[in-house]
Amino acid sequence: MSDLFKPFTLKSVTLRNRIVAAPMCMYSAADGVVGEWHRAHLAQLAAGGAGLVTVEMTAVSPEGRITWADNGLWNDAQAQSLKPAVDAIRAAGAVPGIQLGHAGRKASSNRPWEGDNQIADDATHGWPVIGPSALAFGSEKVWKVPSEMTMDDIARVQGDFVAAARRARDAGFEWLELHFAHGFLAHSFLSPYSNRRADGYGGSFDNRTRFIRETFAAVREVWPQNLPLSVRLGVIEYDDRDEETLAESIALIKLLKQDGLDFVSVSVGFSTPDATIPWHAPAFMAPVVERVRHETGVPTAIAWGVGDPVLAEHAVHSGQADLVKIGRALLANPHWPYTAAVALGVKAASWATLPAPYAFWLEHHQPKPVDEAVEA
Ligand code: 8CM
Repeated sequence: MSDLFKPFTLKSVTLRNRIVAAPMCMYSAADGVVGEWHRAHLAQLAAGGAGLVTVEMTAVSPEGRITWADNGLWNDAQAQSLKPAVDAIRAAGAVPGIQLGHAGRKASSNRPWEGDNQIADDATHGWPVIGPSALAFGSEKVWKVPSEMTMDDIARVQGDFVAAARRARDAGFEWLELHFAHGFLAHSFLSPYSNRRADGYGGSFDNRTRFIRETFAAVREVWPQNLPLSVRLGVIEYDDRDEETLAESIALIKLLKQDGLDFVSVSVGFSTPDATIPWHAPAFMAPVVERVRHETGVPTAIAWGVGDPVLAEHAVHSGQADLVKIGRALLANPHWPYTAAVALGVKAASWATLPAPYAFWLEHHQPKPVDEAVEA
């Protein structure tokens, strides 16, 4: 019996299995509005059998986009444009989720396949970036220096998160994830690499977590109590302060739990270009994810390097994680859940993973091997 293919219930939502189609940026929206590309892409991931299909990091405001072509949810036209994707995901038996974020000092970037560089404020597709402090991510020759956010900026962005969450709710999403990782805005308040403020939003643990705690609590007010609210949190940088960062992250998750946090998608900080991230090691975050799950009692997702079905199964079976986020392996093969089920020896793998019109043909009308065909 496979644990990867057991259903998972959180609040009033039940996923048919533990596989999450990770939010993967397509950088293919026009003024934040999505179209046929996204509908087809997300429908394909859902038809492939994932339990939860998450729309990529979607910006809560124009200046919060990573690139000029990011999805947005700062207006109603953008919300309307996501509805066909929501319907397509649900029609294929998956639960529609969405990730909301603000890229902070990492915004105003080029699309990765067009250079990945940050674009100058006055150039086409560029704009000024904001952050907790006027500190660039890396060398100022390459990375832009954000302007330090005022109290008004902070309140405005928090309001943007709330407004976007309302739109996500009204568009029919059933799982909301707030992007508090990867050195983007919320996470940059938490990390001493990016936050040197001397006011109530910087310095102590209480102050550096304030932006995240306030934003989370404000979103929880408008996101339905019966639906999961999750955060993607960068809990470790892979630098020389890992124990401290991890301990702070765990303390923060415990605080968020008191405010209604349902789930944590565990990730890396990406707050400094000088980190030594062990990319070569399969499922390298497993010990970290397991620790977060056990010390906080909050269900977790593991990501990064878990595209091997045996590793994915192990993560769930051994109690490291409740869900497994699959990214690139799903781009390579949207039917990864089906092929993983076959590889893990799941009985009637197609019925266990695919919509009936696919499962029927795969299970009952396979061409017979030549020997059998001759005998028959
Ligand atoms: C893109 C958008 C948002 C993210 C991302 C990326 C790309 C790589 C990554 O995270 O690790 O959180």
